[in-house]
Amino acid sequence: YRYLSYPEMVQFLKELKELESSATSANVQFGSIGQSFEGRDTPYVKITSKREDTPKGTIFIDGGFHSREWISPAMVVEIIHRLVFNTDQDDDTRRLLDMFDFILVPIVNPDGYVFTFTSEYDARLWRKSRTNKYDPNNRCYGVDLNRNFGYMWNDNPVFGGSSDACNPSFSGPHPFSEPESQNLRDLLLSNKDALTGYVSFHSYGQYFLYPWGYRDDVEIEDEQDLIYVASAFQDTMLRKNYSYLVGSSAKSLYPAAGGSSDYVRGAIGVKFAYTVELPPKDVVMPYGGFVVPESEVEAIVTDTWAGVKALLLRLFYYN
Ligand code: 0X9
Ligand code: ZN
Repeated sequence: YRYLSYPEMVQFLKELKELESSATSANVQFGSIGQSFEGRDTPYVKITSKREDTPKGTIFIDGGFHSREWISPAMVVEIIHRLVFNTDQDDDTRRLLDMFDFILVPIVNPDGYVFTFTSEYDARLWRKSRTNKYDPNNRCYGVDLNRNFGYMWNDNPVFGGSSDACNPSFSGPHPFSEPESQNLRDLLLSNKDALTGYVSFHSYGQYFLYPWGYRDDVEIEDEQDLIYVASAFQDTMLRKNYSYLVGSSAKSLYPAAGGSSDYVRGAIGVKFAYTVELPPKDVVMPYGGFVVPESEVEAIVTDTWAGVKALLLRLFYYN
């Protein structure tokens, strides 16, 4: 396995579109949801079944909010690949494609992702976007896109978000101040009525999180349903020796407002909205958990795909 750069990722998606006609049971639509601050397109893919064209719920999957979490775009690309090319060999994949339509956005934050591939000092561990208009001294870049969504934005600024443009979790001057979060919001909104599930991939720590993230003293309705569906993922992953913690974002990890899954649940009204922290579970030296060696990626994304399939099958039957 090799991590794809941003241009390689765009190329992969274009080729996917061209290969679509041959021998798969998937229809592929490919486009851009808009441009980033530095003017890069943000590709998305819509995958539907060629065999079953009855109306279905849509599963929305994204990744690459935080630049350094390379395993996240890799995971979304794996899912795209499996949905398009594995339907003929794998019964579960084919069933999934007959149950749901899929919208996938592998890199929500193209500028940040590109920056992590440069040789600038500390670039590999960059988290935010690359906007450079909020620091009066013009030295600090970027907004934490997972603090910039407009549900209870900055409701709990003490924990997890910051109004300082130099902070790694800077939430922006106002909700949806950034083109990247606007682009994703608009794609979500234009599919509002069809959305059945939302999964946003991050790393790391092996958490499978549901709302709320903005405070740890508010309960979510239907918590048992969210847990039951998530446990299909958890059980499958445990059988493959990855132990995941299932819980609310704020209580299990930390409170932080402006995250995408809070918005999808709270503002769009999608009941099953999750944020997943992929492996590793613990800090790995010397770079922390964000730098997963290429030699480990294939096993992780293959195993995780099994968990995602179990999750979505349960979601379908349970919903
Ligand atoms: O802080 C985040 O945005 C996510 N963790 S990460 O290490 N990938 O940056 C967690 C988002 C889940 N939401 C909350 N904890 N509120
Ligand atoms: Zn993240």
